[in-house]
Amino acid sequence: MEKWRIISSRLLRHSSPRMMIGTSQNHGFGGSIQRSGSKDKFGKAERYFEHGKQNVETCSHPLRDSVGNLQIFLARNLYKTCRIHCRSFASGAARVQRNPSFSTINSNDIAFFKEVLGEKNVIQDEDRLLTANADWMGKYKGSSKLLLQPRSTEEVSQILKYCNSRHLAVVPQGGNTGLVGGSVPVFDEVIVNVGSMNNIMSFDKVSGILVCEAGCILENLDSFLGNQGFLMPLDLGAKGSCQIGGNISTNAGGLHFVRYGSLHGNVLGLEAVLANGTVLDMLGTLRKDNTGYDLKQLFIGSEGSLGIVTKISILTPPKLSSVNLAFLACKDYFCCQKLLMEARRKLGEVLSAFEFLDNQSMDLALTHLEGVRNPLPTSMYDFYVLIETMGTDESYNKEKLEAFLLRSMEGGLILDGVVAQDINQASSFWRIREGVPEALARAGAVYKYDLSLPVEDMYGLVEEMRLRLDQSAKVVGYGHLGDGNLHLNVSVPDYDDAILAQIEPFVYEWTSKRRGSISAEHGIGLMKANKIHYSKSPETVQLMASIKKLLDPNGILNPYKVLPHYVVSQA
Ligand code: FAD
Ligand code: 2HG
Ligand code: ZN
Repeated sequence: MEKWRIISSRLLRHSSPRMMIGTSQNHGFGGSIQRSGSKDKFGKAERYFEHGKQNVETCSHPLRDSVGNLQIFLARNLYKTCRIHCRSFASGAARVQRNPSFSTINSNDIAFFKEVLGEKNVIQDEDRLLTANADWMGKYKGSSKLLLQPRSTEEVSQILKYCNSRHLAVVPQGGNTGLVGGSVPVFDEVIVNVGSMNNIMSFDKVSGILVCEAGCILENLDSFLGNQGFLMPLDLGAKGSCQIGGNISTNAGGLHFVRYGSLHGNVLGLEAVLANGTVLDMLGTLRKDNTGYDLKQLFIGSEGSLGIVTKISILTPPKLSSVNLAFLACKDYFCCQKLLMEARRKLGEVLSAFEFLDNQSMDLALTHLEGVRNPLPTSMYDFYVLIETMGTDESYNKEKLEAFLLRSMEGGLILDGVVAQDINQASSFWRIREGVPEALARAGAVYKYDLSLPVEDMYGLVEEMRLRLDQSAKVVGYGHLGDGNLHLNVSVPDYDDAILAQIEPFVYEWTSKRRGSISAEHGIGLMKANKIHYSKSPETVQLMASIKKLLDPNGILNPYKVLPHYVVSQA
């Protein structure tokens, strides 16, 4: 192990067995959550208001603890319904009315689905529906009476064709780990989950191209590839639950974006089913293909609003034998920024992750996550940074990181730090960073903002928000610094309209003023459907609505999400 400590502003090296993390990329993060519909049990979770009357129920949401056991925690979130056909979530964050042109499910519909899918894939069981109707945060909840589990593209096609002809609204759902209310019904939409479509169809070891069905769990794909000497180009805290179809539909970013880039680049092809049942075969496996418009890109990040993704082809990088992870403390945000600049320059091609969390995020992780210990226990610092490197040559990679850390210590950019000595230690470091969303969920209700901003401005928003909210909320900032992606989270005991009014539209205006994005990687979902104009021009939003209208004229696919309701209805 290489352990770095600062003593009189000098970086000292302690005992030195190897600091290699090991070849396995499977961090085995305790924070990963179970796939919805498998082991999950979803208790009753939230306060429920109807006609202003308050029924208080307790709700539990399942998570895995650090040793992989299912844990239950109370999600103290609330949502309201103000009339039967009008719903608002988590203290008025999004008020929506049910589209009256949609039909409601009847017994003939159920009979049709049973004939196509078989009895056991047409789910009407209340417990299963309770889970599928609620999102990971316990913030959004629908009242769907039906969950369909197709096993093939043909079955997806038959479902959509039928729903389209009957004007039945549909919400595509993957692992249900989305953070913007996109994966759950708003009202009584039919939930379609392709989780049973989880076959790996082919893997080409020469090119690294994987072709699989959309219901494959991200972590399972990564384990499969690990055995072949490859890895998935994306990695995120929810990988034990999220499906690759969901990842593509949200254009998920995650921890290795800084190294491997966007799914817009890595996804080579996909198959999608349109609202009318048409199967679009765009499942190419070519690195280069300039024949006309690249239509698959429309489905990457469109959050199930244009079609259901059923198969994908993705370019995977080789798994490199030397992986190192450093957990570092910095004096202030300026040092984090400077460290990033230096890391880019000095670590160059071996840099594979650059993440940061502030003191308050760290405090939440240490307080709310079981078994988590501070790797730098001598004092609390204002900022923490995780730097991961991956390379082919172990000693070169190690020396490069060591030299970089030493220089950064001497230059005052790092106050203290430790390099993981083995995969378990690396997992424990990652657990802290990846566990922040879980810690926040355990702490109470949370307002989440996922912003792309110029790196130098980014933390200013957290500081301004703290001043605005004073003692009424805990404001934390963390995220993918290497990608200019801030996760601003406001933690409160309960959702509160007065606090929300302090946060919004301020947070969107602040971002818009700097030409930032109000959704860096989580999507728009229900949460921000009416906010898209803060990041996109009216002409662009209008064109999006026209595309939606063309592909889904009846608007049955994931209604109320992604685009503003008034634009969609006028397109
Ligand atoms: P769901 O949540 O089920 O659905 C998400 C959206 O995609 C919905 O709009 C849904 O309708 C649509 N959809 C799902 N499957 C399909 C399909 N087959 N066809 C068409 N549409 C579909 N996100 C990041 O980008 N980076 C992170 O680092 C990250 N970390 C996270 C950590 C935690 C602890 C949690 C809970 C979430 C995190 N997320 C992160 C958010 C979330 O995990 C991602 O958005 C993920 O890609 C969602 O995948 P899913 O299978 O759970 O999709
Ligand atoms: C992460 O990077 C996820 O941990 C979740 O994208 C961020 O909870 C959040 O705000
Ligand atoms: Zn993130």
